[in-house]
Order: sequence, then structure tokens, then C-alpha cells
Amino acid sequence: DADSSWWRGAVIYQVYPRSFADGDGDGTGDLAGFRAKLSYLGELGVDALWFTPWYPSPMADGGYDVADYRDIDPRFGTLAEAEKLIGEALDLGIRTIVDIVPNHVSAAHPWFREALAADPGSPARERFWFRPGRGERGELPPNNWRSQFGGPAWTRVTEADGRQGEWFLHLFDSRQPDLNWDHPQVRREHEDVLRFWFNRGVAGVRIDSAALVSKDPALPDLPESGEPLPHPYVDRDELHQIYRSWRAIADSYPGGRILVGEVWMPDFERFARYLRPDELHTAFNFDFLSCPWDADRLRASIDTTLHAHRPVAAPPTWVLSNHDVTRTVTRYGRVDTGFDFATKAHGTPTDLALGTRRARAAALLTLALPGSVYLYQGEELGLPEVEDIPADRRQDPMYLRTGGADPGRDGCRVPLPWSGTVPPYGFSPPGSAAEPWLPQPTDWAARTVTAQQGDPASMLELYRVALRLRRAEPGLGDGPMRWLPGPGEVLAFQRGPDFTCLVNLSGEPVPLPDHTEVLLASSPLSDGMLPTDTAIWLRANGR
Ligand code: TEU
Repeated sequence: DADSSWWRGAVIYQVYPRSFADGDGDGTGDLAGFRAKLSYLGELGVDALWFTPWYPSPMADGGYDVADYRDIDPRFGTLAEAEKLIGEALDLGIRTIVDIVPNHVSAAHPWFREALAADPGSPARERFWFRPGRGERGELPPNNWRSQFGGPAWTRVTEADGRQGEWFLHLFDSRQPDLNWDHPQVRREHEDVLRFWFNRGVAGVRIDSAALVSKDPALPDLPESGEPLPHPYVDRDELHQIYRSWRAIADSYPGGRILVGEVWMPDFERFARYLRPDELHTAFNFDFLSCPWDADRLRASIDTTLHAHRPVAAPPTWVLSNHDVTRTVTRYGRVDTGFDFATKAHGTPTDLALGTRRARAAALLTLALPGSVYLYQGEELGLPEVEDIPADRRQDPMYLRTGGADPGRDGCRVPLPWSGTVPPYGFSPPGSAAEPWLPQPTDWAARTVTAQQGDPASMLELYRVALRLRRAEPGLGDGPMRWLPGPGEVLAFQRGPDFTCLVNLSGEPVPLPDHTEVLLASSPLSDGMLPTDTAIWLRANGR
């Protein structure tokens, strides 16, 4: 029924709670701050919220190091507040999705503390991947796997930490030990955690690092070059059984609950396997994050995405940004280099005016494509990446573990500007002693919510109007699309009987089609022409 398929064409707003709004004045966002701003999201017109982890955590990786999956970090509030929040959001018609982190736990999780204190080879260590080292004295890591954040994926237990000798696996930070999913307790625990949150009224879960969870228990070295298949820890067949069991749990709830996979997978055919009818409902399509602002490349990306989703029942998803990547206006503004997602190309010349213009067009493009859209907090304000955070304020392990060689992800996680002309821009209550946990730029006065509200030229109003039109337009959201003929450098497609989206990437103005009514344009039109780097929504009339 319509209610249980709400997600197929939803706009889902990603909340990074640390940086959304600070209610208690400690410089860190929290649930009280969030709840006070809930009406903002109601007026924005989003269908659901996805909260990045809000659980008790030492915050070694912004909360993706979970110490207790069944509670709320005291910095953010209490479980009772979270339950209230879920209900208050529902009163506005907004559903809540929580983040589940199955690949690893925090080093502060009771299981890992128990494992550290236990003897090598003991049952408490079997929930993780403990192994003796190589070399004469076990001084070398058990294999050559690398952490996603740089350096070896293994850390040796020291005397200070616990019973020394063995090494443990961590595909991310050393404070994020990987779980052993061959262990029945690990499976049962996560199934219980799913029920815990489903029972509290959440509409679904986002599954962190969903393709990395299963490991080849032989833990073989990776070859020097080339990707082995099967890979010892990426996209293993065993995963599908895990997600099938999760799907059965989700489906056992009246109206259903949804599973959203964070499945980084360049191979779309492998990706689509996660979307089979008894597995995940939907998964992030990250292709636009690395797709240049080029008509052919965008068209190819859209076609590949649609093609991959055709054999499965799941609609595509569109992601322009999240808490792991360079902000959209900055990415699209990197005129000289294009935008290299891998190196993030920090410090390269950036034309923010151009980047903003393209980000506005990209917003209308993604909101007109078939399927659902993820909107990361601050994108609706057109926030740029903050590239000049001082080294001693940076917190991302990706920056810290690479000694700054990777700029890391702090630049897209800076606390939101709500009002006023100077930091903290209303992020914290007036008179708060603490500074925001990451420093905000001094030139964000024009980017605050209050500065943009009611300004028809602002990014915020573009998103509001677009989301309002999208809701009212039966052709948008889930459903088919049809490419329209036209010049190659202009993306043109139709949704429903009479809705058209055009995106001009030709570098020159192009004429608007006849017999159309303009519903919304990402930049001002001139003399019936569609300027370059502009998207437009049209309705055919009188034909
Ligand atoms: O990210 C998964 C992941 O694969 C990351 O390494 C990603 O490739 C990288 O952040 C891109 O810059 C998820 C979360 O989104 C991320 O914030 C966490 O750090 C990570 O899992 C570990 O939990």
C-alpha cells in the first residue's frame, strides 16, 4: 500500500546531530537543539530524517564508534528524548531512520573491553578478529590489509591495553575493532538492536559500510595489484544471508520498516544484488559524487543507474553530498581540476559562485529524477566546504591517521549557521561559553537560515519551492522517466504526462521549448532563454 512504499520517492534529510543545533550551550549539537528546530524541517518539506549515529560513543569517528547501540550519547540527550523526537517528527509527517553500524564497535564497547582483558584464543576474543602477528616475535601485522583511514588495518594489543601479544583487525580506526560476523552472538545482537529501534517507532535503518561486514576467515593477504574475486572483505556472498534475515525482521512490523544500505560499489551489477526483493529496500547511489559536471557523463551515470535498478524492484536513489565528502558547491566550483573525490583536491582554486550555480541546477536535476533523494544538512543552505580548519581543531581520524595528507571530512561537518552575523550564528544559545566543536568561518552571515528565509534567490528557498512542487507533482518521485531529444549538452527528460526537466550544460544559453509553463528555474532566465549551468522545471501546456 501507499504507506509502506513511502520511501520509494522520498526526500530524506541527513542529520549530523553534532553539528545541527546545540540546545545546552556546550558547543555540540544535541537532541534538545534539534527538537527546537524541527519546524524548520517541516517547512523545508522533507519526508524523513536519517540520523547519523547518536549512540554513546567516544567519538573517535564522529559516533561511528558505537559503545552502546541501545542508548543515546549523554552529549546528545537521553533515550526518552529520542523517543519524543521520533514522535514529534511523525506528528509533522516526518519519519526517522537511524544508523546501524554492524562492521565494528567502539573500543569502549563492553565486548571489546572484555576481549582485551581475556587470554588469546579465549571465547571473548572470537567476537572480533584477533590473530597472532607475523615475524619472529609476532611483531608484524597478520596480513597486509590497510585501514580505510590509512595505515595497517591491524593494531597490536599492548600491555597497557590488555593481555598483550595478539593483533586485532580494524578496517577503519584502531578504536573501531571489526566484529566477526561468523559468530552467532554477533548476529543475534544486531537482530535485537534492529528490533530495539523498530519497537521505538523508527521507520528504518541505514546500514553503515554494508558491503564490508563479512570477512574471509582465512584473512588472506591482498594481491599487490588487482582486486581478487571473491574479495576477502568486500561484497562477500555471505552478506546477502545476513540482510535477508534483517529483511524478515523489518517485514514482520506492520507497515514495514526499511533497510537502506551504504553500499560503496563501483560495479552496479554487484550493487543491485543487495536490492533483491528479500534484501535491502534501497541503497545509496554514490555515482554523482564522482561524476563531473558534464552532460555526457551525467547522462551516462543516470542511464547506468536506471539500468542497474531495472531488474530489481527498488527505485534509484540520488546523493549529491553526505558527511564523508566535499560539499557540493565546492566540488562543482573546482574549475581547474574538476573535482577529484579521491584526493578531494583541497586547496585548488574554487569558484564558489559557479559551484553554487551548478549545485542549484544539480538540486533540481536530482529532485526530478526517478526515485528518492538524500539531502545532507547544510546543502539546502549552499554551505561550502570549510578548508581552513586549523590542524589542532581537526578531529577526523582520516586526517589524523594520514598525518594531514588526507584533508579528511571535518570541512563538511562544521556546525550549521542559523542566524546572526558572527559565529556561532545561533548554533548555540546566546551567551554560551563554549565555542562550536569545529570552528565556523567568519563569512557565513549571508548563509544563515534567517538570512536566506524569504529571499527568493537563496538556496534555501530554491529547495523549499522545489520540495513543495515535487510533493504536488504526481510525475515526480518514483516512476518512469523518458529522455527527450535535443542538443547533446542539454539534459532533457519527461516525467508523467506533462512535466519536463532541462539542464543546460552547454556553456551557452539555449532557447526554451515552446508551449511550456515555467514551474521553477535554478537561475534567472533571460529573454526566454535558458542560461548555461541552469536547470528548469516545465509543464507542457496547450498542446
Ligand atoms: O563510511 C564507509 C566508508 O567506506 C568510508 O570509508 C568512506 O569511503 C569514506 O568516508 C569516504 O570519504 C561509513 C561512514 O559514512 C563514515 O562516516 C564512517 O567513518 C565509516 O563508515 C566507518 O564507520
